[in-house]
Amino acid sequence: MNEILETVAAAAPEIRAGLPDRRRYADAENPSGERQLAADEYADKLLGDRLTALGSVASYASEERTDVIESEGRYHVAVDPLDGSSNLRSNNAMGTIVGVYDEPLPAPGRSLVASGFVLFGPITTMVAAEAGTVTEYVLEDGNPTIATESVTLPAEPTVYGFGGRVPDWPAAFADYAESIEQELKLRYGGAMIADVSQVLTYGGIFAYPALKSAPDGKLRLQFEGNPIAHIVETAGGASSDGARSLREVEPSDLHERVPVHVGNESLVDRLEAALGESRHA
Ligand code: P6P
Repeated sequence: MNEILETVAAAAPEIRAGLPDRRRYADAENPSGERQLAADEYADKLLGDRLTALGSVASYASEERTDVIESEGRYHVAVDPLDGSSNLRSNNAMGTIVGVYDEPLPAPGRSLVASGFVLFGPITTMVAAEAGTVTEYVLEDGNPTIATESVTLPAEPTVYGFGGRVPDWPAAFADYAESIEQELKLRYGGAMIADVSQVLTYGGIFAYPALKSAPDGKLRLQFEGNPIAHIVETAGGASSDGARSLREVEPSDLHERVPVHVGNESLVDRLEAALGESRHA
């Protein structure tokens, strides 16, 4: 595991231990205009300090910060310090997402050399894509212990989770969702990484689609879409913004949003056909 992922893993127990006293809202918003919890600020400061101290880090970008922190190394790190932090008040799963790019940010997802997410579930784990394989680690004391090697999506999909409100789904997505609902079981919990963990474990699809009210969807390309696409594609699945792999999207802004669909390739292919923009055309 490279030192950037190791540093995020080592910080996980401290971040988790700091959650109980930080469930209150800070009086600030993140660059996406979302209210920040004290926990968001805490996790971001801890990770920013630790990662910018590494010799391999050239820059640190966070979903919680407007600008990038420049440093001297080679890799450009994008972090969502607490993905799903709104689950903290309700005590549901959440975690940290990290993408390690070898180009300055904003960068396309194909330039990711490593990606990972820490999941604060019943146990604390990290799922990481690196060198063409996905590995699950248990992080109970911050030291990664391999739990599952070569994580691969099951061939038979079982679960789905779609964000946004049903009346806000464009007709083509609503039609697709209706067909999926007849086939799979609903697993949606308000934190993408927890829902993606279900897809990696049981097979299926997670989407936060384009909405009538938000044509670019909700999730951020650099901090959420790209790293998760890297993990799911490396695990044998597929990703799409509705027309192409998320990792082929050419970014123009550090905090830009993108419609996110990740899971079994057959389900992603059906989605693109339903939206009329299949990559195989
Ligand atoms: P909603 C968490 O805030 C997040 O960025 C993702 O982790 C999650 O999938 C989504 O937003 C949840 O959004 O609209 O269901 O609250």
